[in-house]
Amino acid sequence: MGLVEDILAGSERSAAKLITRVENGDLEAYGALSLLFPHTGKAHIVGVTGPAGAGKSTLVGHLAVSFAERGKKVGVIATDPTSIDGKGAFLGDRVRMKGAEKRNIFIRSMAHRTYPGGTAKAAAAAAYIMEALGKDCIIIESIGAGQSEKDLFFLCDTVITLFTPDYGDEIQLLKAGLIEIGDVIVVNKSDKPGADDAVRDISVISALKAGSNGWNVPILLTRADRGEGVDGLVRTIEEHWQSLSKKEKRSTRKKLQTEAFLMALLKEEAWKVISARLVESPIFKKALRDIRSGKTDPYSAVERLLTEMEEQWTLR
Ligand SMILES: Nc1nc2c(ncn2[C@@H]2O[C@H](COP(=O)(O)OP(=O)(O)O)[C@@H](O)[C@H]2O)c(=O)[nH]1
Ligand SMILES: [Mg+2]
Repeated sequence: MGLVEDILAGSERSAAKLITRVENGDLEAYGALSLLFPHTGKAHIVGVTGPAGAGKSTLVGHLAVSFAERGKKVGVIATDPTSIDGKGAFLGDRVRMKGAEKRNIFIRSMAHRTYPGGTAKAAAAAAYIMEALGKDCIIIESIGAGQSEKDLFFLCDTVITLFTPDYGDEIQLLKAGLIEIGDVIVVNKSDKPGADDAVRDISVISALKAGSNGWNVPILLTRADRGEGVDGLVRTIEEHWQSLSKKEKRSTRKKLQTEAFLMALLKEEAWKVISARLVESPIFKKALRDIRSGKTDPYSAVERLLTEMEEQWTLR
């Protein structure tokens, strides 16, 4: 496949094309991915998460430029659905990332549709493609809500969680969950009142998890709209990356991540295979008949189906 060679040779156009094919669930694209996979695993993958409007896109733009200025080849993946504007485009963030684009940083928005396998799966594929393209620093913007924050963890070496000084009770809960996954915590909008209080507040919650893996989660203040505090943040991200490469911490993290990713892919694909086989099978049809006629209930039927499936489809 020419596309694979072109990507390995550094063609951003081919990379963009393949990402689109993955987004569309094109099976051939997955074949290309498997050829690219051996060329991945070394890039520093940085996730930026946090509530909508916290300043993630603004900050990601600055981070991308800073890393590029430090000689890194940078890829940016935005998965935040709130970044979609009325026209279905990604205009707002693109405008804010103008500086980054000027330095030829590869930016990809993945927020404009629902993906067959979920945003995290598409983002993971995009990250692999960008790495095969030669990017050594990949920044992923993701909205911190529900499952996606955990998905982000399973994709990233360094997770940055972003907060702002203005929050209510609702955000408190979100904060607890987000703090859990963050390697670096940033309180953005330092120009707003209450910024220092927010830092103090968050440090109380994060103290509970501090030092658990030899890394004390730092809490930094930034003003992303003016780029203030970005240099310090970049240094901290680099420090975290260096700390990961010590004592095989990264390989432990990668092992956990690989397992989680494999399970997530498998869960989806396995269910497709099983359900297709199941609905055609006599045991399933019998179960349906028995429930309809009142001979059995759905709960017992599920139990019996699972037993019969295990007997018939034993894994070797
Ligand atoms: N006052 C202030 N506004 C900011 C700061 N950082 C970003 N913003 C603004 O906050 C709004 C939301 O930013 P955006 O990056 O789109 O947030 P996202 O939804 O988390 O990606 C934009 O209008 C930004 O210009 C900051 O440090 N201070
Ligand atoms: Mg955004």
